[in-house]
Amino acid sequence: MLKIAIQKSGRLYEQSLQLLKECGIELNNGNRQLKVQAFNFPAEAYFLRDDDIPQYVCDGVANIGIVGENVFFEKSKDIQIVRKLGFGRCRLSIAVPKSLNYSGLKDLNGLKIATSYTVLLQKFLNENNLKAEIHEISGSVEIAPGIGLADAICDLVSSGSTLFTNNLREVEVVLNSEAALVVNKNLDKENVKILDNLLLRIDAVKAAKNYKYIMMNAPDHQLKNICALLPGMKSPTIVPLAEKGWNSIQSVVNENDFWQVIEKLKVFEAEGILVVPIEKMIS
Ligand code: PRT
Ligand code: ZN
Repeated sequence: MLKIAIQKSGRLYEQSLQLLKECGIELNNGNRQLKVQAFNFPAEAYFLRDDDIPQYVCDGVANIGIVGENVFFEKSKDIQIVRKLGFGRCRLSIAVPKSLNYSGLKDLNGLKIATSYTVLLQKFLNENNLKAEIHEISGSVEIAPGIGLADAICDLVSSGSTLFTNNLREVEVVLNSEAALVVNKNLDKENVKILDNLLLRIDAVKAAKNYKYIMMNAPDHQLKNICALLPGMKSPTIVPLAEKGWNSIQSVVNENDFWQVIEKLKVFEAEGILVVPIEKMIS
């Protein structure tokens, strides 16, 4: 039985459950219990505060967990990240009052910086040979300069609107972060197998999000060009149409290259191009 630690409420809760759901693992946590067993996969979920997840995974109370990289690095427990999950994106940044004249890193020297991320901030200061005073606070870091508690802050930023409404300006990025799957280093054989199965599913879900299935008709003399453009998972499927000299081509295309590929397909005389989302993609 694989024990999975998930944030019990907060920014990672919904998307962690959604990811597991897309992996075919249903957890009905309607009553917000501490522990819920999946009914169609050998796993149970523990719902915990995100800050506690690295410790629980390290101690083996949970075997794996979903937590922000910011928390993983701040807690620096002896556990490992096996997958980045692509949600919960944010950055840990240093911000100063808009009125402060900031021209570069050296201006951080001598400042008092409020943060909940003392480990990561200290590491950043050391790496840049800076000397600043770290003032640890656990919540509402953004109000610290306004009430005279600190000169600057180091906190998580996503849209930037919290900084904006508090008259702060982001000046340095300490860490870019997203949700990650963390794993205890001493899993038993049975759990290694279950984890491998889970990773296969996660990879299939992630790959599917990055690719689209594409179908089109094209004349014989353009097949070579189109096959070179659309290598697919192995090679494209080509089926002759009833009309002589024409073919139906099916392949997959990466979301990032999508519009460039479409433009070229038009040049290569492709017609009736259909693009559909992929639900799972297993290589
Ligand atoms: O109760 P528990 O301890 O479990 O939750 P928590 O309150 O500590 O964490 P929570 O739910 O706020 O965040 C969980 C994780 O989500 C974090 O550890 C990050 O990995 C990730 N994440 C992504 C964020 C943000 N984006 C984010 N914007 N965590 C916090 N914020 C906060 C930030 O601290 C600041 O107060 O949102 C505000 C800034 O947001 P913007 O959009 O105004 O820039
Ligand atoms: Zn927390």
